[in-house]
Amino acid sequence: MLARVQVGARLNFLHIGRSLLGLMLGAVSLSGCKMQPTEAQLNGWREETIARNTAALKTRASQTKERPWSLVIQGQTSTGKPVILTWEQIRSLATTHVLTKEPHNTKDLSEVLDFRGMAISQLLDTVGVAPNVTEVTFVAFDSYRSTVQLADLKRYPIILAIERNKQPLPRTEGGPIYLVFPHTQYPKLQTPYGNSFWLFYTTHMIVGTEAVQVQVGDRKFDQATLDRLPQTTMTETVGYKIGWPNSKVKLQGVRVRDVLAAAGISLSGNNRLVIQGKAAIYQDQARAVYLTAKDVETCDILLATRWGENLQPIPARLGGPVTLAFPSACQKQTTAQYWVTFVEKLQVITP
Ligand SMILES: Nc1nc2c(c(=O)[nH]1)N[C@H]1C(S)=C(S)[C@@H](COP(=O)(O)O)O[C@H]1N2
Ligand SMILES: [Mo]
Repeated sequence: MLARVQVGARLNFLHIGRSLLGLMLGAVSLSGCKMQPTEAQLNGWREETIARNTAALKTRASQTKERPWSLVIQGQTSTGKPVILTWEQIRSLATTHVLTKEPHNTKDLSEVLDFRGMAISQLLDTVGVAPNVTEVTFVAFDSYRSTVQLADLKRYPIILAIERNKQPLPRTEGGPIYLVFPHTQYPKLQTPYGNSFWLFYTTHMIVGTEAVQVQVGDRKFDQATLDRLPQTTMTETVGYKIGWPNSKVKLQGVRVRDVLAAAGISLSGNNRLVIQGKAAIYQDQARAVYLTAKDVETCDILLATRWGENLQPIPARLGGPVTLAFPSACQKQTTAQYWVTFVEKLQVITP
């Protein structure tokens, strides 16, 4: 059975593996039985996905009303290859009910609501978790993120909900996919996972942290390739929010200028360099983060991959493995002073 890739928020995510409908359903009904697709199957599916995405992009303009949602599962899974669940698959996997109060309930905080969604423990069983992974990070359409301990996801029915009291979750209330914690049944989850962890409009589930991979033009850079370029450090108050220290933080990486040169790209005239983060919001033309030739020439804007005194890799919990960083010396000069997390792609456009 061929699953369709939805014309959705992440059309531009061309490197996503095909969804594994059979695998997902199999794992749910057989519980615990881990079937794995072969490498050849995965490659075939990815190619199909790319072809379909390309076709879908063409019809996107006419599809402005409905926005079918999908969920990308990626990071340190058994295969390390991203899996995309279509809305149809999500609906059929959403069989777990959680009866709980909701910290965002604007009417009555004591009201117990019936949420229906996908049990994250089941999703994890299906995709597999690499050894040493301790946390899972969820990313939303608006680039907000929420990180949950793996042990808690395995132990408690924490779900990606699509319905509340039998009604689909409206976009204005965190839908269509909303991260819900069983606060009422397990009150001890209330402290570690308060309000701010209930992620609205979830689009990605990242197991552990992804490997460094940035596409620049038609080149791909991994950590080893980036490490061959001149390394720069800066110590700044970061603009990423969520989980970063408020005090100045050391970041290390390569200058955008040097990465462009390594990719054989020269930014000139009114060309713009679009910085594509994982969140769908960056694909909205009006909200895209871009740099001009002048920004890149006059400012040591960094693609950071390490942080802190020990220059550790940047974990998904902090929006890593690759983030965009601005030295304070030139923050005001740059067109876009947005500290992008989960940087995946730098792309030149001519407006
Ligand atoms: N996708 C997304 N989810 C999110 C947020 C957000 O900005 N985007 N804010 C979080 C924070 S900090 C809080 S306090 C609550 C805000 O919920 P409220 O708007 O109902 O007060 O949602 C959480 N989930
Ligand atoms: Mo908040």
